[in-house]
Parts: sequence; structure tokens; C-alpha cells
Amino acid sequence: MSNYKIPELNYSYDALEPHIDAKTMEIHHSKHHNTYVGGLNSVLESADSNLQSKSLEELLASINELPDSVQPDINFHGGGTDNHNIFWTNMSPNGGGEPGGSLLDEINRCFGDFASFKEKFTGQATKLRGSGWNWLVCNPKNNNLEIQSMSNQTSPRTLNLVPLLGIDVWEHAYYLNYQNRRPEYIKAWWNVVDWDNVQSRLDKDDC
Ligand code: MN3
Repeated sequence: MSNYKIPELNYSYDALEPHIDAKTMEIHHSKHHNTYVGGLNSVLESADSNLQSKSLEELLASINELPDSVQPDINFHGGGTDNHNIFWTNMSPNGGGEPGGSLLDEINRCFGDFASFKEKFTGQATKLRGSGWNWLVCNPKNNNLEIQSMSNQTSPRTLNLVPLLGIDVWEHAYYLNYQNRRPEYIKAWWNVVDWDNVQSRLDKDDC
């Protein structure tokens, strides 16, 4: 029996203001994320027990081997569940600034320097068409960091990439406060990025 739940946040809904407003955080977490979690529970309820026993990460990594009857829903709702789990922890009221340590070393190695990385990431997040996410990922095949835009709720894990830092650029992530001004939202989001969390994801996966 699968019983995924939205996570508790490590901060209050208004903690990321003025960069991300409380109302957007509340609706995004308690309504939007909750809908993906509910959709995932629903599709797993009717799925084979061998799928129910897999972790969400395992389901996403093996998305292409899943039966057609559940594959699209696990891609969408499972991806939406996992992506938002990462998104909340990628942000902190004490965030912003620049990374250090091995994360900065890897960014410098793969993108030249932090400013070049930030410019490239911002550009891709801005240009992403329609709804989706822009990610900093690690590619375990070559141990390089890459920037990947993903449509809708498709998870980087479905491409066997390790998600490190993601920005949700669905309109529900910013429209209440920024309306159509996605570039302003992206600029503000950098002020709440929790680089310690990104570093811990890099360390954990030893990528
Ligand atoms: Mn969202």
C-alpha cells in the first residue's frame, strides 16, 4: 500500500519573502504538490505489488520498463512528487550567495566559473517553453555537471541523471506575485538557493 505524503517544510510559508511570497508557497506546497502525491498514490494503488515495493527513485529510473498502463502517470505524478520534494529543500531563508567546496570546484570545471554557470542556467530557465523545470544535474556516465531543461514533470532521474538543483518554472510557481515576468522570478529565486543542500546532494551521490 503506497502512501506518499507531501513533506513538512523546514521553514514557514512566508520565510522566503520577498523573493517567493507566502501565498504562492502555501498553494504550491499544500495544493499543487499534494495533487501530484495523490496522483502517484492512486496509480500505485492499482499497480502490481512489485511496483508498489519499489522506491520512487527506482520507479523513475526504470520508467522506460514500466507497463504502458502506469508509465505516463508515474512519469507525471511520480516526477511531480519527487521534483517538488527536491525543490523545497533546495531553498532556504538563509540561502543565496555562491557555493563553495567541491560543488564550486565542479561548477568551475564544467562551466568555467560560477558567473558563467549562473548565466547559462538562467538563460535556459527563461527560454524553457511552456511548463517544466530547469535542472543542474550530475551525469554519472562521465561525472560531469550539466544543465537540463525538462518538460512538464518529467524527472531527470528518468534519463539516469542525478538532480542537484531545480527551479520550477510552471506558472503556478510564480504567477501570483510575478504574473508573466518569469525572468524576475528566476532572478529572485537565486537569493534563496540553499547551496549546502545542493552540496549534500552532490556528496551523497558521489557523482
Ligand atoms: Mn510546481
